[in-house]
Amino acid sequence: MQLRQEAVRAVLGAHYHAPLRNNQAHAFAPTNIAVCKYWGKRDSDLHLPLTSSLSVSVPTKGAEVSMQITEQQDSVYLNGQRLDPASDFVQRIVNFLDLFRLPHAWYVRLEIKMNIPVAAGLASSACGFAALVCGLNQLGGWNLTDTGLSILARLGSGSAARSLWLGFVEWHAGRRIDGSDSYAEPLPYRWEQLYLGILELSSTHKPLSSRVAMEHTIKTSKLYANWPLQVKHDLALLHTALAQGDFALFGQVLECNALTMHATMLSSWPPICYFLPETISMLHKIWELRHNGIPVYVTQDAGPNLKLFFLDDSKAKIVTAFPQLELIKLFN
Ligand code: 2P0
Repeated sequence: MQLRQEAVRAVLGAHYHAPLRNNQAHAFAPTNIAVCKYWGKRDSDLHLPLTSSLSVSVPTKGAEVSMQITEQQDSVYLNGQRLDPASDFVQRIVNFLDLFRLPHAWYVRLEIKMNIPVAAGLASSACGFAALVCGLNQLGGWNLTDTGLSILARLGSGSAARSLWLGFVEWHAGRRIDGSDSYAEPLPYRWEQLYLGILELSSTHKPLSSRVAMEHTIKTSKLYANWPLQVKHDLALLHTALAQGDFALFGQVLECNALTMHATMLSSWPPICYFLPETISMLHKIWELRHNGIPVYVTQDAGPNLKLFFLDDSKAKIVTAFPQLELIKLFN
């Protein structure tokens, strides 16, 4: 806890524990999908990753927060419904808010609107904490840099560090023990023809949180030793693919990266498996389409849902193959 408090103090400087300047805030942050995954921490309190990661944000999916300072207790609403103050979800938010305030200094009525299922491997905590940090920045009148915002978002949830921008984003693992060099930055690549298709196979809660699953993988998988090497290799290739607009390379790397992450989890003991039977059957369908000449690639996070990547000119064929797909154009 002390480390987290110190990290907040380092970012806020003179604003740390100063009175808030505003009593209302409103912010939106997009969710992000990693094409080179974050899997494993070097510090679990500060959410410092063992490896860097690279994501693309989903412009139309994310979290919108409205904050109103109150003098009573905190209250949290999700999509219009007041949440139980004793729930894990609310406790996690309250603990995060406590990093920024003296006891009883202020409370907040927090309304969160999310258009993605919570805790089903669609990065709800990433956009949630990124939006919350942007809201706090407004309440405090802190005018933080993007680096500062990314560091603070990371303290809520690792992948939140990447949810402050649209487009491609890289989160640098950093080396310092205080995490001051572990933050994300937007990358200058754009890909107008790039589409994402979300194949939602289950919206139920994850059997195991990413946090617990990461720790378990590191502790018990012998394959984990290879993961940092894989990431280093994949990040270099992704930069090449993005700089050259090489979709086949981009797709191959992102799919192999995700499958390697899952293979590492499967090799832990007891095994961690986020695949449902439907996940496997859809993977086979995607591979068959590719075998038939349609360039489509897939990634999967800590849940059973799949995210497909393809270009504009394959859209019609992909939609025919997967009528249930939610189509998202990633760049406008
Ligand atoms: C990612 N995931 O890069 C990877 C791939 C899930 C699979 O980042 O413990 O919720 O809060 O730092 O950010 C999900 O992990 O974990 C995640 P914490 P987080 O998107």
